[in-house]
Amino acid sequence: MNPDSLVWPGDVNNNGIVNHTDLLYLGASLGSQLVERDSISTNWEGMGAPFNVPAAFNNVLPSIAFADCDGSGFIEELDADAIEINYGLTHDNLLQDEFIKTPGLFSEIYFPTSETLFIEASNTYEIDISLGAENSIDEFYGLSFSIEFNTDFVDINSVFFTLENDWMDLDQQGLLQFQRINGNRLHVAISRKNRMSTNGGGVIGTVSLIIEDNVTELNSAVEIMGIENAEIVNQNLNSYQEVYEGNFIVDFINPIHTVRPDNFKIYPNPSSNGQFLIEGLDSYESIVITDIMGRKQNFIFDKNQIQIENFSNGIYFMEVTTKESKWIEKIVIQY
Ligand SMILES: [Ca+2]
Ligand SMILES: [Ca+2]
Repeated sequence: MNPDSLVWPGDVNNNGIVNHTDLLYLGASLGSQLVERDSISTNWEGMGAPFNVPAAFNNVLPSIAFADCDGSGFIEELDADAIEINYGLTHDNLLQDEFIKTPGLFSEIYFPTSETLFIEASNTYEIDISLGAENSIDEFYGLSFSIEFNTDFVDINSVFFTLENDWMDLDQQGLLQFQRINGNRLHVAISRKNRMSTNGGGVIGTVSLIIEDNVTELNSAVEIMGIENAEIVNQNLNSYQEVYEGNFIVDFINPIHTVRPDNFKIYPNPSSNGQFLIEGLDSYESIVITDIMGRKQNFIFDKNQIQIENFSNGIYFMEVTTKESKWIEKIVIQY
């Protein structure tokens, strides 16, 4: 462990580096009263601090004393400035960001509008990001994640996350948020502020990006971004056991051939048993079904009926190719 007698302003979890994840630790201790430090400053140096304070968020995580970044004696929103100022700086030994995982809690963070497949170069796109399905998240307090971009196709300088705070801030307490581009990644953290979790789920915001103008010759599907290192925490910084992380695939095929035939139907959607009925598909060249992680699924297609094998609850994408067209259906299994 790092020497716990010094506060490095912005490294709220004292793991040796200032990054977006520190915002979650700060959000969880907002409003706490400590003792004013001798030196009130966010300069990057180890500061002596009063450590006779309530130990931690729980017995495993570091003392909340590290959250008073500026030494004012009070843990407040202003302390987040130190994360901005000292972002990326390191001290002592680098340790993993750590949360206490809650067994059995699973969710997913993904791009729900994967229908937006046919993208033109040089245009700006705003692509939704969702956290779970609506009302699937219990005890939400904060979220951190990163998105890795394929910079062959995305102008990294154009990337920006816009928060949509509807369900995360239903009680209108306001949210702390942080974002930073570093290399080919965007790092984002969001935290509630009143030390009370909420329930919800669904869209959390949009990623804006510009597609590079060198992609018009392509004739294939390309992953342009993928989410990684997602953590969902409650007000005690207990985290989900696992958060499945989606990617966004763009098909640069000529949009003329991307129209779903008018008479095509797939139902019921959602399906409760992995079985879907299909109308309006007299012949086809291929059908590929993937989950939101892009993993191919086995299925049986027989007499206008598709049965996905070994399915679980979630969103799937079915790519249908016929002589005339190619398109993608979003299908959902919910039981
Ligand atoms: Ca840190
Ligand atoms: Ca402070």
